Amino acid sequence: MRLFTPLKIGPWSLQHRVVMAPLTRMRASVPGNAPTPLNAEYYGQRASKGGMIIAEASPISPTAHYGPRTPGIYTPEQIEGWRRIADAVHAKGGILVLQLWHVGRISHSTLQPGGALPVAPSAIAAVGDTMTASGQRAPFETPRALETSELPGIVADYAQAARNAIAAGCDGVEIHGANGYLLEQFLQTRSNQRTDAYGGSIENRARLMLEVTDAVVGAVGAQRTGIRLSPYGRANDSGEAEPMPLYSYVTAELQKRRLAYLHLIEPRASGAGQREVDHKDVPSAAKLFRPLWDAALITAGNFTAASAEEIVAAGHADAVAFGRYFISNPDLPERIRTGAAFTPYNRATFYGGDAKGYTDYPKMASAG
Ligand code: 8OZ
Repeated sequence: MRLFTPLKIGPWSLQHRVVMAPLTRMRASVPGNAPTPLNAEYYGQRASKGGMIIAEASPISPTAHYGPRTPGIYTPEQIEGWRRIADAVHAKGGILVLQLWHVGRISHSTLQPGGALPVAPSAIAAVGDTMTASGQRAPFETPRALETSELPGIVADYAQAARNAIAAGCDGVEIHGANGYLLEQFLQTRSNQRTDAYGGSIENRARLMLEVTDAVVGAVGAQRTGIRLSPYGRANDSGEAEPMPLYSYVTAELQKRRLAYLHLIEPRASGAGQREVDHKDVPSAAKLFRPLWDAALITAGNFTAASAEEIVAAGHADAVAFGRYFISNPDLPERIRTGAAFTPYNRATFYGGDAKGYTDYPKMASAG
């Protein structure tokens, strides 16, 4: 199988192409939002020799948060927590990339310092609901539009978070540019109505993402930096009427930065974790963007073992990230390699809680 041939991504030598997708699980410490020993056990269970894990989205600053118990990457305690995770993954010969996250208008005032409103490109509320600090659903709030003068601070927060991730022993970082969060809010017209240099034209709307990318690259190096995009996604009230002109420009600009990889989300699974979706007759992001991207390309979104093998064999992607089935199958690469059945997942235990539905999914009997 092509999925089990080696692959170089940046400086990392993958021994197979079954990547663990970034998965929000909401089990960091209270208070402190620091990764715990249980989190390290979970990642260690899912690590494999030469296997790449993209760790869950990690808030880069106190204003970046979504919901309760997401693990930050901006305090000393959080960095120590991530170090335990990196050690657990490395003990199995795995590769750990940390995802850098600022949710912008998807946050809620109960999560913000001083109970302030979430920040965003423009004072436009997303349609739908989000999670409060206590884990309740609540309607999106109308965010506060960021001043132009505040943007360098946000860029600096990304760079510092990237440095923190490397200091914690992570092998690299992934910029979360997808699913309706801050950087995508700047990209898309529905959430960005700014009249300064960060709004209006495609070049202006892409400016913050590219400045963040340059800062992260400056902090940890292009070869340790990847980015995740969802050009056809609809999560968190996102979506551009005509994605191709916008995302072709963004991809061309990112290509100049020589990043380690581009990680795309196929629109087949754009529910961003909220529900099961399997849209039919949607374009393949990997097929559309492969010709625009020279370095490694990872794709994600509702793949099966068969469709993952097919897309890699066809050359549309170099690797495939699995989310939900990596939750319920800690040895997912081995199951795919041997054609073993997958353990079904229980959505009720995806977000929050403890070991149940987290570290208690079994490996195959023979895997030990
Ligand atoms: C599901 C629930 C909470 C967050 C994303 C980080 O959409 C997420 C997320 C998904 O990328």
